[in-house]
Amino acid sequence: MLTKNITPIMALILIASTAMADEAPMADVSIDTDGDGVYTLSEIQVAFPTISADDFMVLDANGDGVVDMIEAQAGADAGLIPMEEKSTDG
Ligand SMILES: [Ca+2]
Ligand SMILES: [Ca+2]
Repeated sequence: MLTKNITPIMALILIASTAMADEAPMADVSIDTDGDGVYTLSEIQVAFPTISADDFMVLDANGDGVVDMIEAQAGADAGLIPMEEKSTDG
C-alpha cells in the first residue's frame, strides 16, 4: 500500500495541531488598521478613545513604542484595555 492515501480528516488534524502550537495571539484587525501586528498609540486611541498616552505607556511594558499582542493581552487582563470578549467560535 502506498502511504499517500492520507484522509482529509488526517490532514485537517495535522493542520489544526500545527496552528494550535502557535500560541501567539492574532492582532485584532479592527484595531491594527495597518496590519503590522502591533498596536500604536493612534491605533489604540481610534479603537479605545478613553486610553490616554499615559495608559499606553503602561501598556507598552517593554517601552518599544508599540503594544504587541502579548502586551495587549496583559493590558486586557489588567482591565487597561476594555477588550470585549469576541464571540469567535472555539
Ligand atoms: Ca499596527
Ligand atoms: Ca511594546
